[in-house]
Amino acid sequence: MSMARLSISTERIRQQIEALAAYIDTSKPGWTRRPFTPWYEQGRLWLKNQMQELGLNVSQDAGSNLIGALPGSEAGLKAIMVGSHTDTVTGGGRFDGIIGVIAGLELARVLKEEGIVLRHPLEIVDFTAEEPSEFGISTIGSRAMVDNLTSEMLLRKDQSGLILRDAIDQAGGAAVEISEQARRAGDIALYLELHIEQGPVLEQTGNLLGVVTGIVGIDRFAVTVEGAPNHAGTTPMGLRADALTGASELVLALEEIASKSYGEPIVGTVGKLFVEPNAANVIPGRVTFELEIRSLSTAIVEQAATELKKRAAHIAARRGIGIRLEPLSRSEPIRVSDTVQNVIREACSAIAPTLDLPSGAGHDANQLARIAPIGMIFVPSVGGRSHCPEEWTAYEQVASGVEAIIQSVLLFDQRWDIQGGEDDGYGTDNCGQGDGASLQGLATGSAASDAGERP
Ligand code: HGY
Ligand code: MN
Ligand code: MN
Repeated sequence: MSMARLSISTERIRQQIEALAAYIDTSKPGWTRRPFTPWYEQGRLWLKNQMQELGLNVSQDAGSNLIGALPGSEAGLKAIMVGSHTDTVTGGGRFDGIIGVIAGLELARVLKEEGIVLRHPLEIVDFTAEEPSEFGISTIGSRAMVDNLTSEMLLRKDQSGLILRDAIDQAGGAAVEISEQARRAGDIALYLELHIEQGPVLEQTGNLLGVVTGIVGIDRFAVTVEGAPNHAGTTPMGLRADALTGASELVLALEEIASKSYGEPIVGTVGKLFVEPNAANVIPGRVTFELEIRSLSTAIVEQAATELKKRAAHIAARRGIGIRLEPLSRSEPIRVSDTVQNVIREACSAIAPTLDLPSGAGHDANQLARIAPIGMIFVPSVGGRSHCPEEWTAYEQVASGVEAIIQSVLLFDQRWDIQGGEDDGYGTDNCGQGDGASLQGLATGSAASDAGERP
């Protein structure tokens, strides 16, 4: 049965993206809307109004995630969730996260305009603070939703002394209720996210839609390098305990370690670094920075981290400095289940040239995968650029991605019962036996008939 195409308004998508892009901190480069800032709250107010105009029941959960919900027509079915994030990195672009939330609005609009009521409840979510925050943690809202924010994390402070727990409350959440309100395995039938690829593969292969096969895991560390501040003019080179040259050697060691081949791709980055006292004529006494290692394999991330810690010890001993690596956060790598990939691929292939590919970026889907089957759809990034003002995707291509995720939701909803199961202990590969319980009968199109396809 061929899929009836949907007419998605590219012009409306352009207007929505540009409307949200107006709420930015103009003192920063690019389209900067950091979480827990006035610009972020203004953008969320705009989003709340959009959700209300579309007839969604709007609320914020304990983690301060903004949720627009619609009831389903059949009792007993768990919600299909579509979401992403509207916060950006500093100096970011207009598409990362944003198109996933706007796709949710478009889905609600199509349902309203076509008079469609899904069998499953629907939740459109703007997850709070997906990007690495001033608290040293990313995916804050989606971590909270799946009870993966530890009490230690909630007590972390940003540079102003604000405690994360209080930032969540000020953003409309209720941090003390996070665990109680958290969603558990089986509470959500399926989580789907539309996102820009943030890499060059779709563009270089001439594809317009990506079926995400897996998402990297990310280990982040806070590194402190302690040297001895001293006079830059009177201290001979051989008598220095320079924290910055020591830190620099460790940063280059990370680059060297991450440039080796391990069987799976791996990347290592230091993007945030502070020098103290940060004066031209003082030998740096302390350097603090955040370091991240990513791969589709946890074992490879751990192997690289172990090697880096050894190198840190050698650098510290040779230079007479102190080097401390403290774990900041971990997100597990995810493999998307074949069941989910097949349905998404069926929807995408009917719309535009489609390619299977993994995600080198982390997403809120990494957290939702702890309790539910997840799927993601990518649209191309021009030049593979993202996390910069040059981030761009043609609005027509965003519209194709919006149609693809809407068609995917319709396929999942129409074809099979998706009922929440007991705590299925969703593994990080999202292919655990949980699929059997929560995607009951949801099989590939071809196998559907003997798996109890609905009439
Ligand atoms: O950093 C990431 O991978 C994502 O863009 N937050
Ligand atoms: Mn990002
Ligand atoms: Mn993102």
